[in-house]
Amino acid sequence: MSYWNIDKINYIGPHKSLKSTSGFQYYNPDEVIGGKKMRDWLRFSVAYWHTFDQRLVDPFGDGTAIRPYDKYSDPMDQALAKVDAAFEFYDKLGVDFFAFHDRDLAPEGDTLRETNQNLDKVVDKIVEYQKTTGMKVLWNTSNLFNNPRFVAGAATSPYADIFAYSAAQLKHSLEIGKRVGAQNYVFWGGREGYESLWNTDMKREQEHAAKFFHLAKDYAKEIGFDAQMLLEPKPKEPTTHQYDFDAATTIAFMKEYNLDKDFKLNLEGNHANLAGHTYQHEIRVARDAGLLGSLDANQGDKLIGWDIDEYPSNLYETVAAMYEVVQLGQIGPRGGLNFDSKPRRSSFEPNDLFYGHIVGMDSFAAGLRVALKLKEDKVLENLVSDRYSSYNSGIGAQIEAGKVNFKDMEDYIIDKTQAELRAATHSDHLEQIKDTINHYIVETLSK
Ligand code: XLS
Ligand code: NI
Ligand code: NI
Repeated sequence: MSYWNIDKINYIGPHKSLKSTSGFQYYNPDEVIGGKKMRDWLRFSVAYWHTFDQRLVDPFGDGTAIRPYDKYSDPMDQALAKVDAAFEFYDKLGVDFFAFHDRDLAPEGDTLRETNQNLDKVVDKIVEYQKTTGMKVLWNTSNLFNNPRFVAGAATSPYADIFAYSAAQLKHSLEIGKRVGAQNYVFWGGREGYESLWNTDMKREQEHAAKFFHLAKDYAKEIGFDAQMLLEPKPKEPTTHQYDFDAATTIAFMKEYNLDKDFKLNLEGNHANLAGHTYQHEIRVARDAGLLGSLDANQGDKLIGWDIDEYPSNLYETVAAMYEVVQLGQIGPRGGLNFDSKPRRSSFEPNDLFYGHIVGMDSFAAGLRVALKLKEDKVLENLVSDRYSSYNSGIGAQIEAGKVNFKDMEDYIIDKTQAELRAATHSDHLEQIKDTINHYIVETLSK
């Protein structure tokens, strides 16, 4: 039985058609570029929640999604059918990875015991499929934000029973991660933040969160689940203020609580924008700290203020993100590009899920091609190293080597004239840089 009325998506190459087709024009999975196969650079992953569960609701309207497995009255029957649909989807799209929350897979029961039983049944089926298809799990995670019990957070809830419940739920989620061989384990602090400081003990909540992460990492070790642990920053939404605000804030938290040896970051495009940053900025911060773990691929819309998780289509942004990746040589030790993306509410037909992934995958594949070309020609490297070259000798080298103090620098600079100091600076020619990048995008992609 087939769920998706579409042929397998293949690489057709550029220029076959200017109109979008059901094929990739830039993503050629087995083509080796920059020393690696494209599939190994990009490690694309389908997000179970947005792809198979998302009903395309928005704050003003019910779901519009039409899904081919919407014909079961029993939620467990539907959950099991969804697994068939999911694996057919992965195969037709040609991805190697998927990612999921525990609650994406199966409905909750009345107790955690019942909930776990439902979940295990679905995971049994997933494990069977993995054996025949070789599909890998980029990461799994636990949904500790949907149910009303998490109204005031999970690990940062002021209610101890909720902390305990979260720990027990997470325990099982780690066990499942081990069963499916998840390469990473993600913690996105869904409601780990606050609505108001008037009733919040922020320090105590953050200590609880750190304790929770330590317990999780210890339990993973205990059961031999060796996934890379990842924290996913987001500044707000659903809570007014989220503790893992952005990469820099989360890194400070990781260092404060001694988590930076065991955890890295999972960074998302739309979250970067909500924090007032570009995606590239967030990736650079993590890269510089040696803490880039994995990427959630999506984009925001400047005109809409919330996390709309659009499929990436902005080539300028994918070039910038992939530029960071190419400089590092990989996304992360076990990182990939997980499409934490969904169609717009008005794109409600089943095949829109394919079209969304096609534009997302091709946008990142294009970004990779352009970024590699920029690197090969050393366009930006030369520019950056020239810009800082005054530190390579003379006073600059002495500053970097810690050989001069304020007094020495006063002696050195005190009689230099306005004109001499002005001559020490140079125009950045930023407009030329942007023009150059535009040429690289157009030229690389039209080859
Ligand atoms: C929500 C987050 C979420 C995480 C996984 O904004 O991006 O989807 O990636 O819980
Ligand atoms: Ni998100
Ligand atoms: Ni995400």
